[in-house]
Amino acid sequence: MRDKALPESEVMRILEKTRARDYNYDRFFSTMCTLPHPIAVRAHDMFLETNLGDPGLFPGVARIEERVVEMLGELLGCPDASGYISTGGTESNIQAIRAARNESGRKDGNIVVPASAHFSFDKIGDLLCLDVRKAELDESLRVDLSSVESLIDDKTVALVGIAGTTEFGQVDPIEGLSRIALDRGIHLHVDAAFGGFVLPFLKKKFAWDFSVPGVSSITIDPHKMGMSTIPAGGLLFRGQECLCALETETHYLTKARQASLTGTRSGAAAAATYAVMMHLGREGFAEMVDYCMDLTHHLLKRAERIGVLPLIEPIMNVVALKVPSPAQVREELMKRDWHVSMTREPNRALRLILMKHMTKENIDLFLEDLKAILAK
Ligand code: 0PR
Repeated sequence: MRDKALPESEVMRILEKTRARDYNYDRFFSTMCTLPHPIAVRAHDMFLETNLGDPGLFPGVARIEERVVEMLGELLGCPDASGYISTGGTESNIQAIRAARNESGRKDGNIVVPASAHFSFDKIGDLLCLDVRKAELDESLRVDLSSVESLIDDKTVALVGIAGTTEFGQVDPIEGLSRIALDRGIHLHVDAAFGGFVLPFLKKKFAWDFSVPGVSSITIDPHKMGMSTIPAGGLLFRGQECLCALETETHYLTKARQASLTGTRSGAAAAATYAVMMHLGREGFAEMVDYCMDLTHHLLKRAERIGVLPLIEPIMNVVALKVPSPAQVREELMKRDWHVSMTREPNRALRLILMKHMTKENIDLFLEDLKAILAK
């Protein structure tokens, strides 16, 4: 650190210059985050210094977090769900599996996840000393139920299904997983970090949330399709017991027990999530999802014209496009300031997410560049 103070204007000048090096959202096809709704930003600023880690000092924002959990529970078919606002999908997935493991009483267990699971489950295996078993996918890139069954044994503490896979936006057969989970008495966690704010608002309906009886917990991230600020994750459990499985005594705080992974945690993102959910309502989210799906169909139609097809027919606003040498194409696109990502082997493709910040005009410009790159 410097010895002498630097004037505020000088510090701000450095920050502004540095911030200008960041790329802009309107060129991003690679991110599951977007520009937060303006009301979320205002609420975030208002609650910046609040600490949900010591809720007795901040009963106002603690009530806001409770309300967000209630609203998310209503959205996901379980109005009396318990849970909290985490830092994102990774924390929610860690905590869901930790709760399942603690409830099972096993320290040497395993979990069965789809091969398409987000890499947070590899972190979980490492952190919780669980064997992470990856079930095969079928041709539509949904988890294969017979593969799941073949991997389960007496030490399995949780099954995972994904409602909106990171790479393909695919929805696993949650009802099938639920039957297996109920039959074997195993916790079923649904990772809807991305799909949680999409699936309820699609025209086509899927059975994937708490309305499916075997689903014990759900990850749903307000900082992805929820239009909230980063870091806002959601973790919900059916009933109260699982949350108890996460609690530690806090001795000297205003609340005797704590279930969250982090101790000190700002209430800003919870307030931002509350603000945007109240302000948009179901109508506003449906409109936003419609917009993103309209972009998705526009992209598919225009891509087909240049001979580029999707790997699977997209369910939500996540598209995997088949192109020759995807890594090279991605690099060429980046040189033209387009940011796309890639799916894993054996289904290597360009991966595009059509978020609220994207426009049809930019999709057209992007496809012009893609066409030129492919012609080379
Ligand atoms: N579960 C699913 C299904 C996810 O897609 C993700 C993240 C997570 C869990 C983990 O969530 P957190 O990153 O909030 O802990 N999916 C995106 C991805 O890995 C996250 C992301 C967002 C990556 C923006 C890049 C980016 O620019 O692709």
